[in-house]
Amino acid sequence: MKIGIVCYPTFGGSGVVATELGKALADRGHQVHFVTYNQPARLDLFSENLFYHEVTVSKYPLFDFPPYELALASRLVDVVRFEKLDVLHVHYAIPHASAAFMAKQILATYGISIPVVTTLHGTDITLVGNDRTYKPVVEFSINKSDGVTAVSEHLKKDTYRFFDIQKDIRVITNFIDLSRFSLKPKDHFKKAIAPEGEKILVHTSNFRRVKHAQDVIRIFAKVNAVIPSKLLMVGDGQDRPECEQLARDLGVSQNVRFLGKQDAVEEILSVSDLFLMPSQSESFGLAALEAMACKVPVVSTNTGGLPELNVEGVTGFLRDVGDVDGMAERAIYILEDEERLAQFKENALEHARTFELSNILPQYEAMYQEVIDNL
Ligand code: GMT
Repeated sequence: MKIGIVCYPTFGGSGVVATELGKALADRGHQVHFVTYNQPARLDLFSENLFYHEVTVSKYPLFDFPPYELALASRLVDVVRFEKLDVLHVHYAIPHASAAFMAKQILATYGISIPVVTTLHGTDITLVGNDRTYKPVVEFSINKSDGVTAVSEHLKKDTYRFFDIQKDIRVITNFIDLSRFSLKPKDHFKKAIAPEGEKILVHTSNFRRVKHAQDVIRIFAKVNAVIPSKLLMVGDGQDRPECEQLARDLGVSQNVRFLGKQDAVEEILSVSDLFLMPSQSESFGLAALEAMACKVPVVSTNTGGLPELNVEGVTGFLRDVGDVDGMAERAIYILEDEERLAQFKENALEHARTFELSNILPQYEAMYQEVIDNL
């Protein structure tokens, strides 16, 4: 198949899923065309089946808000026509689903029909999409998509709850490539971070408000008071300065390292003992799955789709949003006993295997085939 993928090219989860999916589809022999405003963070164009088409938005002095959605729709028309694509798969409803709808209408005037699959990732439904500013457009473009997928059962329910949706939404979860995300021998790195054999806790995110990254620092301060430990904070974003200040205020800054954005996250996860995800909202929690694949158990909140990934008492523990004491207590419980920690690590990997790429990829391929056949 010739597949067009539209996504945000940043380190965010939806961009990562879209990029990894495109790469895997290319490996399977499909031709994959990424259409976005920057080359996606994890996209290496070493495959003959991968293509990247940049969307450029002209900046006229007249425009306070350059119209990206129109530029994207025009680029999609161009790419579908000239690359003869079979299907468009847009990740994150805003503004990708409506741009694809517009492109589809324009393409019809050239006698070209193309089906559109929209994948809902989370905040496009729970936060941004649900805002009155966008709601009618999001609702309309989901209903006009030929296929709709959501990354968890919880997100599917939220979508039906927040919007008037007449379409069937199919759950296709996030996935993990275990050939990349697996425990790597990085003992020298572990020794450098934790020279006295301290336990290593880790958090990776984009530090947006919704991640509650300050709670990571608060949880760590409680763990650190009981267990010799270090904390690695991976990623960058809005809340990082507050986290740095909080670590100083709580007197733990000498045990916390802010590593910024990292490409080889799997290497950092490989030296880690526990992953913290105290998010306010999380449709799936891809970062936690990446940790589990590297044998790192997870202490998280019980929000959104997290209970579909993190299994209470098996791969880690889940507590209410904001329950810093509860999450710290469970983190200590896992870390204080070597045998128990080893068991949680095994369980984390075992459960991550159920989300292996090879189980999920055929579900997307089947979806593409269905929308093409039903057009
Ligand atoms: O969580 C983020 O800040 C990034 C966000 C995105 O849209 O890129 O991630 C969402 O999509 C991921 C991939 O499907 C999910 O694993 C994340 O749980 C989801 N984030 C939220 O729902 C907050």
